Amino acid sequence: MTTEMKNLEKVAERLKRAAKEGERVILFGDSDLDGITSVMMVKETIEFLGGATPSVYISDREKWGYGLSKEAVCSINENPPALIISLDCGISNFEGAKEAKRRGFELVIVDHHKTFPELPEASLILDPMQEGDEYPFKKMANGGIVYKLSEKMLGKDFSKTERRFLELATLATLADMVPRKEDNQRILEKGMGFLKDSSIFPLKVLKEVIGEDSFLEKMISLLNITSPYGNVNSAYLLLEAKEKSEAEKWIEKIKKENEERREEIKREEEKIVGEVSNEEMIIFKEGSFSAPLAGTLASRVIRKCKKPVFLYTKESGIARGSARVPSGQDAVDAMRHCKRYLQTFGGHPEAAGFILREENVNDFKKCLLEYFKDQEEESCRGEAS
Ligand SMILES: [Mn+2]
Repeated sequence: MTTEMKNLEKVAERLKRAAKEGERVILFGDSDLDGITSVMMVKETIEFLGGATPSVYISDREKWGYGLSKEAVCSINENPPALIISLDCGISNFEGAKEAKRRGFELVIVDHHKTFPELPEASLILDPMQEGDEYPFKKMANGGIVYKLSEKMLGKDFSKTERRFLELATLATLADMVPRKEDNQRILEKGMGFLKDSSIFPLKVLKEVIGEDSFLEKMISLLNITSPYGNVNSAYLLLEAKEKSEAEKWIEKIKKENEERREEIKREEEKIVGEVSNEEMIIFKEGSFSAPLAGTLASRVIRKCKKPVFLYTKESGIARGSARVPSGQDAVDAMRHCKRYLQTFGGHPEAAGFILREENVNDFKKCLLEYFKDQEEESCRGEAS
């Protein structure tokens, strides 16, 4: 028998029971394409099994911070008992998990981000990065994991939805830029072909608007960061649109948002890169950009400057930011080293996020400088021996 992800079977059984017994389910997804497509697949799987339509919440990073934060759980406008499923987030949301429990919700976490030595309080956790997970491939997008979860839940009936889910999992895999091998390769091999003539109606409409040329790249850059709208966001509303006119309305909104964001990113990138001096070991800066752009900006700055980048914005005494480090270094490890200054942090070794109180910003920076200085010395010793 081949090894399965830890808790894949248990989570599948739990969600099937929720569907069959008509339990109230709340899906909470991260705001990028990986989170959105994960939500769509779980929602459709539960509906297929006869469950009640789950409520959907998409993370609003500006308002609630990263993932299923305490603020996010407080904003869930539902009464317990209900089952919250966090998708593409949750594994680093210790306070959010506590708050869910306090309010009387059951929490199941489905995530692919790096885990910490302790895990948040949840009834079940599906994350191939967790201890004791023997599944050999650890680099699936969350959408890839949910694809497998749905397959497990639906059994033979999975064939009815396989094509659509392959397309959704492909969007997640491309948007999260995970390595194109193993499970990811298998998803992409079929999904890329299907996406050329997509079965997802709003994507057909989008193709008419933006054209065939580099459609996938353009679509992902349009839909991966969009603005919050009610409990969800505009990319989710587009992908769920049933009518052509509705899809067109969201496409127009998203295009306009995107244009404004591109201009802001260009302006801010030039400003940050222009201020970097050669002596600085890390780039650690407060920005004047809007908070959700920190990640995109950090990714662009590191491409030019090739050293650890920490960008943040401040609001009501709280600093929120994004970190990117050159390959071979580990932003999550760096923040773990400095966690006494942080409220929350999480993500992948090369790309992570953090939240801290404004008064701790200077100490956090000092701590990071020490950490990266030690790293450098270690790597020098490594080269000499
Ligand atoms: Mn993801």
